[in-house]
Amino acid sequence: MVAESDLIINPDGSIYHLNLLPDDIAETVITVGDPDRVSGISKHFDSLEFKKGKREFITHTGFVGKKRITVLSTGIGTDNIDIVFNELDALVNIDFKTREVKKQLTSLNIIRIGTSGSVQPDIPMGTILASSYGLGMDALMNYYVHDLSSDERSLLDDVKTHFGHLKNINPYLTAASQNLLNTVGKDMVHGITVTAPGFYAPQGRQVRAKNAVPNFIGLINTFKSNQNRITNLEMETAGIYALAKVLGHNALSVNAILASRVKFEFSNEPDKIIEKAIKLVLERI
Ligand code: R1P
Repeated sequence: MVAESDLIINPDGSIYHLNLLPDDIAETVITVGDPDRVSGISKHFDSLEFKKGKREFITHTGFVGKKRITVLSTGIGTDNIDIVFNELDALVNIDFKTREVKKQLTSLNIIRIGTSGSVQPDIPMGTILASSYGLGMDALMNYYVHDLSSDERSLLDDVKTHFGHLKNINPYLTAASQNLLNTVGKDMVHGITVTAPGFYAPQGRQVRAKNAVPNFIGLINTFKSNQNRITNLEMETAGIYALAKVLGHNALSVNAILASRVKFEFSNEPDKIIEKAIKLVLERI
């Protein structure tokens, strides 16, 4: 039985932060960072069942054709992903009356539609990229038992060799759901997405504070292991992939590339690029 302090259920029966009831979520969930992007997706629904929200966690559930879809904002960062993924999982896999784990577990299909910066000169702004792996530079997975496949283990070993001199970072790595990568992510550019624990120095941006890791972009874009290279930077994918795997869900991160970090450019039409990613995902799920 899960303790009341470990899984907090509000007096109305909803989960603590997301403010949702177990029946509120569909088996296909789209996550976005920006709460305003939720309506940018649900405006494409054929019908909208409800809108709920609390803090940065805005949820709309509705239908595209006969398919029930939930779109939910996570806010920024893997600390929020910890909350969203544990609460989404509890909504489907814990019986809220008995607080026991259900005998029959549900695997959700979870697709992130987020924004990101490219670190490779041949991946321009406007690209829609599906992350084949999430490589976390944040600390989230120091707190969970996270088993790796042999393929993930060998890629992570190469990562640790490449980044070994960054002593305070303990990177973690998880593959995308192969099924979602081959369906929703088909024909998109694929690559390893680095998830950073911040937006500025943790992604190699230099404004006023002095960066402790010199030439961060050069360090990540020179990594190579067989056919795998690092393509882009953002702030949620690695946490999404790792917690999805730990909890038995399928996850894919789709990135609208708004910036080129090697050409020092930011798009002047970000909304168009995000809209392209949204339409592609909705056509394919
Ligand atoms: C930073 O500006 C935010 O944008 C990216 C990063 O991952 C981070 O959350 O994604 P979203 O546009 O989905 O929020």
